[in-house]
Amino acid sequence: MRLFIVSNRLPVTVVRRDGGVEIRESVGGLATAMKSFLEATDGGRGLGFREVVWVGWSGLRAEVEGEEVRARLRERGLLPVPLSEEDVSLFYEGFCNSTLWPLFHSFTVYTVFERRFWEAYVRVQQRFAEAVASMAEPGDLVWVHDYHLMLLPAMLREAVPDLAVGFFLHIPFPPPEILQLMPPQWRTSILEGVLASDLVGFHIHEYVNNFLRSVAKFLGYRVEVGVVHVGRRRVRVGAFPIGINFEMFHNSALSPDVQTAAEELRQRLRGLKIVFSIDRLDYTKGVINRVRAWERFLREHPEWRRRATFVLVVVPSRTGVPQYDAMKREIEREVGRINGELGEVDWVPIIYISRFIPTPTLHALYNVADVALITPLRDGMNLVSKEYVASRRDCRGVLILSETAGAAHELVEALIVNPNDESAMVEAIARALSMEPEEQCRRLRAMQERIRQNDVVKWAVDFIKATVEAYGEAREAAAS
Ligand code: GDG
Repeated sequence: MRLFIVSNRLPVTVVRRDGGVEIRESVGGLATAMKSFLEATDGGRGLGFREVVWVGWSGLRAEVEGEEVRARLRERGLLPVPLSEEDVSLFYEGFCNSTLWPLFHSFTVYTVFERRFWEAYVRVQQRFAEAVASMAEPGDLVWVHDYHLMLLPAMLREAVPDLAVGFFLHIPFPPPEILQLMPPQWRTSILEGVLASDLVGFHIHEYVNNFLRSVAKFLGYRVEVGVVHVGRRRVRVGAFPIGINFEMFHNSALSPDVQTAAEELRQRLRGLKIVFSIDRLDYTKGVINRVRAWERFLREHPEWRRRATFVLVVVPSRTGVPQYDAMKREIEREVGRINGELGEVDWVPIIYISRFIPTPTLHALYNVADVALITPLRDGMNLVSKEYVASRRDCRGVLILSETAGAAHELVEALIVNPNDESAMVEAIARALSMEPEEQCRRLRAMQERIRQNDVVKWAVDFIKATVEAYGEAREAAAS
């Protein structure tokens, strides 16, 4: 059988340059996760797949993509789904990022309900279904990823008989009280869309429960622990917390590139304790709350001024969307104000970097940061927190983590805070900066063991095996 991985974006970035085309591997979370999985399973063959095909958007507008690019992608096992300028605006920026993203993160006031967005959401997924159907055969396994494609499992059932389908959501699934804000026809289609899968996966039990409660409330289906009864069909629903490539991060301190970058950082920031965070620019990541907590910490604990600095990396994302541009300006205003009010000629309170940083630099920062301040307002999982912990081969460093990140369910030895509780954040920073090395190590070791055991390969293999199992059960039930 073949394995189809379907996600909004293909794991590459296509760049047009000097009349030619360059196809670069992207370093996004899902692309990296799947790469580790494919390496560990000999391109899926270790699990019995004869071929792996990735279906998704190349990132280029259909108007400029061209047959040459499509052919080159197909050579690499990538099946492109073309999106036009209008699709990008109504489907991607519209329903995906202005409706589902804010609503599912419980940012209800940012949520836009717009019929044209919904229509594009349906239309674009039909195109994804056609692309998969052009290659898939009965018995193949299709793994559908994320909120961009919640109608796809149902469309695939219509298009190709007898596929094994697994759906995984990378962001939170909200409680039914939040989902109820969405027009009934849309939320019904979304729930039914996902339920056409053999297996539906989320990061943590809380999202599983939210989903099951929504299914019971809005569709009236009978739900049990981990199962939804859709007529005679049984759909499995479970928690599959995504992991990272533990060994890669744990060995990063041994790489000469990373060592050089870390040494340089230490030299430049000589003597200063380093507090660090990195996020994509997004309101869910709580950057402003964090910056204000850092300011308050420095005001309430002046003894730490000139002894610690905050390296704040915010990677541009969704540029051109007014809300994101406004947020960027607000962060810049606050950082500028704080540095102006508290900074000295030879010390800045916040070192602010607003661009994508090369991987060796990121690894070096993980390796030198005394404290990682990872305080999203809401986050499906949060991989950065796991990457920081895994990187600390020296068994030093303290993780401060929001209770509202999925990762907090596993990383219980972190200093857990509520990101809206500024004084709790201030206390946690003070505690982290003064924590004894033995306590740092004890906490890190416990978390490292868990991250090592539950790495990204295990996540993918567990999910695929559970899909195959659920598919087998469904076939048996249908035959009986
Ligand atoms: C979604 C969910 C869930 C970031 N900046 C740079 C860089 N990164 C890498 C990090 C990490 C990844 O990107 C970000 O992953 P997160 O999990 O933190 O956040 P989202 O992008 O929002 O991901 C999230 C995830 O899906 C997986 O299911 O955990 O909750 O929102 O790997 O290292 N890498 C480099 N330079 C950067 O500037 N090299």
